[in-house]
Amino acid sequence: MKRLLQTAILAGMLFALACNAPEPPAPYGAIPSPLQVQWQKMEYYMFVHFGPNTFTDVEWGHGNEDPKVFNPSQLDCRQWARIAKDAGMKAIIVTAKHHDGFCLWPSKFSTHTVRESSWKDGKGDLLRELSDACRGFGLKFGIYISPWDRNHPTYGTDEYNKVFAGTLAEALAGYGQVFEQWFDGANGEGPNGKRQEYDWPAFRDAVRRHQPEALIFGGPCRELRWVGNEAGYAGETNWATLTPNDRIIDAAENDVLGSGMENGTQWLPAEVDVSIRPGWFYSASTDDKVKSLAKLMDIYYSSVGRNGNLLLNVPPDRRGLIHPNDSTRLMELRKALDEAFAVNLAQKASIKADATRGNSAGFKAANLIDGNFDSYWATDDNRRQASLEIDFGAEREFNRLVLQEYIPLGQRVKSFAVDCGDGKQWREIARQTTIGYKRILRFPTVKSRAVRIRIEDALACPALSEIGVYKAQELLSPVNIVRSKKGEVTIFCDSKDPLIRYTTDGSEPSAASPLYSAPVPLPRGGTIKAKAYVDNDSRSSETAVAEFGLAHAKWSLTDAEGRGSDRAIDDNPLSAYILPEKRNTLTVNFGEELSLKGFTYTPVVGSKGNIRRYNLYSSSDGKKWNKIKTNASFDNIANNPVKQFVRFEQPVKASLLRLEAVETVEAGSRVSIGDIGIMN
Ligand code: FUL
Repeated sequence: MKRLLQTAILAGMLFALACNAPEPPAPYGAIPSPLQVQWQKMEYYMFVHFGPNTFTDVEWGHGNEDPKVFNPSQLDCRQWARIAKDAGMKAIIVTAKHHDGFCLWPSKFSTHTVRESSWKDGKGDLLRELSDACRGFGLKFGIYISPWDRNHPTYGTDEYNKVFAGTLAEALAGYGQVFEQWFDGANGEGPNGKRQEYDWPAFRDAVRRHQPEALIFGGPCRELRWVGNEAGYAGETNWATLTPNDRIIDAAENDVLGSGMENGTQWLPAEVDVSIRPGWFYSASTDDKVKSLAKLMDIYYSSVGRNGNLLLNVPPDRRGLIHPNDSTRLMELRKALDEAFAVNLAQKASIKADATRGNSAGFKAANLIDGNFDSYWATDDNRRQASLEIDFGAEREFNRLVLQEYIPLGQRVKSFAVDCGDGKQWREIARQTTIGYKRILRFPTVKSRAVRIRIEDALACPALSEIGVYKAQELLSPVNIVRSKKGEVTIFCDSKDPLIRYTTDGSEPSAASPLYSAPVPLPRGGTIKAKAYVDNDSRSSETAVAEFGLAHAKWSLTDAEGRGSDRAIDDNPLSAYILPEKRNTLTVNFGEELSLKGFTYTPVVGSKGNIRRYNLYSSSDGKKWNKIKTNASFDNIANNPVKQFVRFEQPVKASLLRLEAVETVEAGSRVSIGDIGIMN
């Protein structure tokens, strides 16, 4: 009887407590759907560009390629999936159909598919193999389809919209669950020279009918937005909300895509797509240009660490396998991330807030360190500022702070600052704007007993899920290697005070290699490999490699007015030449006759004057000119302004090369040249 009474009293107390417990904060503004929250938690997944371009070594196939060129000799989608899984990725999105129109499945809507290829005598179905492999490895599966089609005969007519909706339905219905439908924004001319008005509502309906749970990326019916560049960077300020208008669909130069909009009317979180190599498709010429670990870490911090999901492209080679250079780098990245975020110092610390919603245990500060995204700390509705203190009990070293907002209630925090100290005296170490699903701050290692987060402004009372404090290993950035026009190689480093060691015989630098102290003469070309060393040679950077041909000592450059500048031929892409207004022609004089296998053009990052279309001429005497390229295009240069390599069909003997810009990325801009080089 006594026990019964006690139980009843306890139940009564709990009931009273429950009655007093404050309501959760009301959602603020546009909020994510449950599927968008689930998507955000994926954080990092693989993009795969694979198709005829892999075999023809171009970025944008014209659609008239012989489908027989598609013939991977050892295709193994399970290898891709295994690598993605081991890398810590959560899904794979594949280019089921790129701009060349080639379908990686035997589509009945096209005659340009795997069925017409040599692969497996036309009996193969890559979407089948990849979707099975993804399921086998517990990965989600996503489909990239380009509405732009340079092959389909109906492109540019109403009929094509029906064809495309059918193509989409076929791909989406046939291969199990799809988590994301990726529409590419590029929209050029089809095989008849016509452009197409897309029927987006019909495309959206096809997605909804066959994959009600798939999120749409791209186009006006999207639920996920492009981040506005293909370099791997979201804005420091990054709202998941945006108010779309006609201009803000996929305009590359639109910073709004990188930062979102405070109080935007739709929840449209940013996905950050970037390739591990300079181009989207595999090319043997980029085997040594796989992004460095330091670069990939920087991309991770600038995407996942800035409230975006990272879609990292890893293009399989002509065998149909991921090249070891890429997979090795992915495993290094996984290891570095695991090490950086292994120990959350906050979890063993005590945490307190200067304000807690209704002083209720349901919203207590300790929810921030319980490892559970769904429990959160919040303040009363009238608070827009609050501070949180984490006390480690003793001095600790740290250099990373992870913050997460409870986004089912919307994105709220506008600005915050971080201090370190002993609990009484504080020193500010960082200051930032938005948080969103995840924000990771990097700062130089500090040693202190406590850390304080001050939320200075918010759109509604703050609601935060998790806090992490970490000590990550500092990575040394790879060194930079540049050569002057005369042929002298300079090696330098962005990090502080390292020693640089280098080799010129192709071997890997070691602690025994010569120390760099003055420019190294390399007028006839060769290979330099170099590394930065610190802490008595116990820690080193990754190896940087630079290969040089003959130095440009004899080269000179003139524009149509006879003016010249070495900045476009100094072998240093960091020094650019911007042509005078209304000038569009440059002539490079090699000072001797050379046999050219091709030429290179390095655009200027961020410039609207990068060349998109050009003519190219050669001459041996400056009188008679041969046209080598007419109205040729540097594909995708607007979105991905990396060095362009153009191989000639046959070697060209010339002592002069003339480049004429026909079209710049933004019409009417002054033509920009980072560097012009040759392949010989
Ligand atoms: C771009 C395309 O044009 C590229 O080829 C690539 O597919 C990239 C992901 O999107 O806009």
